[in-house]
Amino acid sequence: EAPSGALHFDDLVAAEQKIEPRDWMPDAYRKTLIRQIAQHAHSEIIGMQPEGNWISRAPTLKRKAILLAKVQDEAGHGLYLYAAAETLGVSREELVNLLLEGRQKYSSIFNYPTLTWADIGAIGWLVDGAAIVNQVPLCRCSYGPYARAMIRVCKEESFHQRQGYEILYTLSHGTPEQKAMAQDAVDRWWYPSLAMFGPPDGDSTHSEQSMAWKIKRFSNDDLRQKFVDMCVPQAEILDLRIPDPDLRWNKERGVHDYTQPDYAELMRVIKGDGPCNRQRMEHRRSAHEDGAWVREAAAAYAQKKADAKKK
Ligand code: FAQ
Repeated sequence: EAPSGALHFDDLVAAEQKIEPRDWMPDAYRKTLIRQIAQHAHSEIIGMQPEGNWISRAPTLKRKAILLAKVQDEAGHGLYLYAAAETLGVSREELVNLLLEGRQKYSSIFNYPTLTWADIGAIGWLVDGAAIVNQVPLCRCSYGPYARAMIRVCKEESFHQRQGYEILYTLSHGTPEQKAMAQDAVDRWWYPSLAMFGPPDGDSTHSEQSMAWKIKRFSNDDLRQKFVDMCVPQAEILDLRIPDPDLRWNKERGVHDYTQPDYAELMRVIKGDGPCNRQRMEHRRSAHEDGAWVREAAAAYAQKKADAKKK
């Protein structure tokens, strides 16, 4: 027999209304959201590392200030998303521990190294571009706090995408060496960016249920296709080549045919065996340990305030 709130939940989802924290929801819906929102939050926090690597080496003061602001935005998105997850009855501390113990994932993309300044351009153009394509539909997710968080996050992501695009445009219209550096970065980031959308639909364990619940609004492959179609005209303006010899417009289907990323590589990276997984996790663990005194001081201060109120 269905629990009393179940009918209400199904009606709300069918009517495109939002589920709010105090509403009844199936356990599996709650679990799926915690998993996805936490993975998203962890990605923002771990995602600060590849770019943080270039803050001290940005080519001008202006570039440095912009990159610093972008990386700070990512910290903000992470905290915002942890707060959204907390509305489902978990604590940020629990989620952070699950990440540190390797029991929750973060996006595969942040396990690749940033070798040159052009990588900062490629991350902005491709990685933030992919994030936007994935996240704009999440603004219509059935869970209210996540959907609302995505609206703000997407606005900031579009600024991030534009700054990366502008870096690549500048390099590609600079010296031959700068142009080659931009091309090399696009060559290395293209396929990992395609893999960000997850396994192909046939292998995606959660898609069907998440789409029925209107958490996900499009399948992994549909979003990947949207991303490819968006990048092609942008690459033309950038005067950079997408590293796929089989990329071409398909008149019948009205979309581009393209080469799929290596999904076996995606699985290896997800399981912890990418080029930078160990480095990223070690860095996160030591940052967490180094920050213990801040958490203790904040808790002691909050306690002091609460005690003072009681007097
Ligand atoms: N990496 O059944 P599905 C950003 C896992 S953007 C790692 O298809 P689902 C911005 C998946 O968790 C990046 N794991 O799963 C930024 C599942 O494993 P599980 C973050 C992946 O959830 C830019 C299994 O494979 N964005 O941070 C990946 O329906 C620059 C089966 O897959 C988000 O997280 C992957 N690429 O669809 C920050 C967006 N793909 O949990 C800094 C929200 C799949 O069963 C700098 N998330 N897996 O053990 C989503 O939209 C979805 O969770 C997908 C995966 C589309 C990622």
